[in-house]
Amino acid sequence: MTVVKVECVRGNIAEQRDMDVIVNAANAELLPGSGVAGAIHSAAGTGLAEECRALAPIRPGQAVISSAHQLPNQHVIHCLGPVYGVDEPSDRLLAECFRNALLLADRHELTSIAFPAISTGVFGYPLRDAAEVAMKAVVDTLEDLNCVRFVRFVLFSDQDLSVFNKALGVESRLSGRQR
Ligand code: AR6
Repeated sequence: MTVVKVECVRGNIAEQRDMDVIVNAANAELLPGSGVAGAIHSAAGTGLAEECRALAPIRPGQAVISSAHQLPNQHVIHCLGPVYGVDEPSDRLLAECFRNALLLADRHELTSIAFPAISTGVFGYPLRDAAEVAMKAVVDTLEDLNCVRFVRFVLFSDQDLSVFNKALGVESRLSGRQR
């Protein structure tokens, strides 16, 4: 059995130097925006938005890949999370973001990937629910991965970090019991 490490850290998604690919909590047009998208685009430089023009628009749950420009990573994967209460079923669409991003990274033979808490900012997804959906989606996708060996969730505050760590603990216990 291949082992994939999953961890949660507090930090800035645009400063994950040791990861092959970082994930953007994008808007449909893949424009700079605020929050995660703002941090990623400002660190990457204007070349990222130029490249993204040809990849947009994307739909909720979809993931597309670009190069990372001035970021210290190889690639950026852009996911459009669901707007909570608008894009339904939001739990399935959010899970698809994580699954599609992992499969896309794997197809590009990338070994490490860092995710932000997609949809939990401007898009209003309750953090606790989002953490459960994210962890389950990652754990459910692990068996389909050949290259990805390291998954990191990057949370912006200690409070958000503890919610994600708790969800990771619960999901690890559940998936361990199913084996
Ligand atoms: N690093 C890690 N996490 C961050 C960072 C950062 N630099 N900045 C914010 N967060 P959001 P969404 C956290 O709003 O809800 C944008 O305008 C933040 O605290 O970035 O998917 C886009 O253009 C929150 O927990 O993404 C879209 O229009 C989480 O990351 C829209 O917002 C996600 O917050 C996407 O909204």
